Amino acid sequence: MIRVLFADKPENWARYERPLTEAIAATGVEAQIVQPGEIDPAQVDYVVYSPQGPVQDFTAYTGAKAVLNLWAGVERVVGNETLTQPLCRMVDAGLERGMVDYVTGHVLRYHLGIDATLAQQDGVWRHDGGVPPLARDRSVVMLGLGALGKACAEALAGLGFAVTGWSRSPKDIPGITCLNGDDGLAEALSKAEILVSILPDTPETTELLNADTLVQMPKGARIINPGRGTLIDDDALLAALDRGQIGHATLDVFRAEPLPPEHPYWAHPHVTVTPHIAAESRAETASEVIAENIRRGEAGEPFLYLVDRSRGY
Ligand code: NDP
Ligand code: OXD
Repeated sequence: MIRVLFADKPENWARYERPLTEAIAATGVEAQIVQPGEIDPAQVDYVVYSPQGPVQDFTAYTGAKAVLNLWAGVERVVGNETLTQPLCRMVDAGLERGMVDYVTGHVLRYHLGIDATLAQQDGVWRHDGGVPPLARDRSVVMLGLGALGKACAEALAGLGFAVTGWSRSPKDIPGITCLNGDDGLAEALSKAEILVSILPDTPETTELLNADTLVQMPKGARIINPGRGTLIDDDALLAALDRGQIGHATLDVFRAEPLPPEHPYWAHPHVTVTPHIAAESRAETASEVIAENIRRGEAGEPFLYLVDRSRGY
């Protein structure tokens, strides 16, 4: 019998209790799921972790075989010096589907000019405003082609958009123009009518969107950022929005969350703030991923979605 510590926020246990118990049982591994404080930490075999949970010091978990993150992002744990165990991140079908819905929804909103339409219900028939271009004539750029970025890029290409993606390593994804490296970034930015950023928070991605890079985008470009708040130099973005270099930004993630009420983003006429709701791990599907990694750990097989701690994601 192994011991699995559920170390997410206590209020999330109600959502995970049944799916996690059933998913682990379905693997054939006999496990007791415990809450923090219930047993000696040294007896824990796996820590189901969340950056919002009560366990952030792993020193006492001397017998743990892995720390299994319920989140895709690992920036709050990857540099944790008490962590000596393998760290796995979440790649979950529910999380992916949620991100695809969020990104395609906001890209279509920009593409079709839905905000302007909603603001113009005033009895004036503005047919001279023109019809939106076809999706194939709209260039959308995806920064990050990982589990989430690739799924979103493919969904947008499936809707007919001209999609370019940018990642650290070279990729070959049918229907997507794939770029990498500094030259690739410059090329991607230059054609980004709508730019979506689903990059992880690492030292290399910090303030990737800054005064120098924002100015490389087409005038009036739109930005959607459900990656991490650190990807953007906020002052540079606000300045670019004020002078019309960037036409609008939809931001889901911020350096400080909750975004403080006095932050200029809230009141800016060309910013939409969403409260880190682009996507969330879903208990049913995320439990299957956790259970599969526990099965692998017990069978001596390699873990899925191992984080490369030197890369930071
Ligand atoms: P992955 O690790 O699967 O993908 C990350 C992508 O970013 C990869 O394509 C990687 O390139 C690329 N990348 C990383 N560093 C660089 C760099 N320096 N230059 C260029 N490309 C880079 O992550 P996911 O797709 O699963 O998740 C991405 C992020 O989305 C998470 O880290 C998290 O921050 C955020 N997120 C936000 C949510 C929300 O609700 N707002 C929900 C879930 C996640 P390569 O392929 O070459 O390795
Ligand atoms: C995640 C997130 O990383 O919700 O999973 O942002």
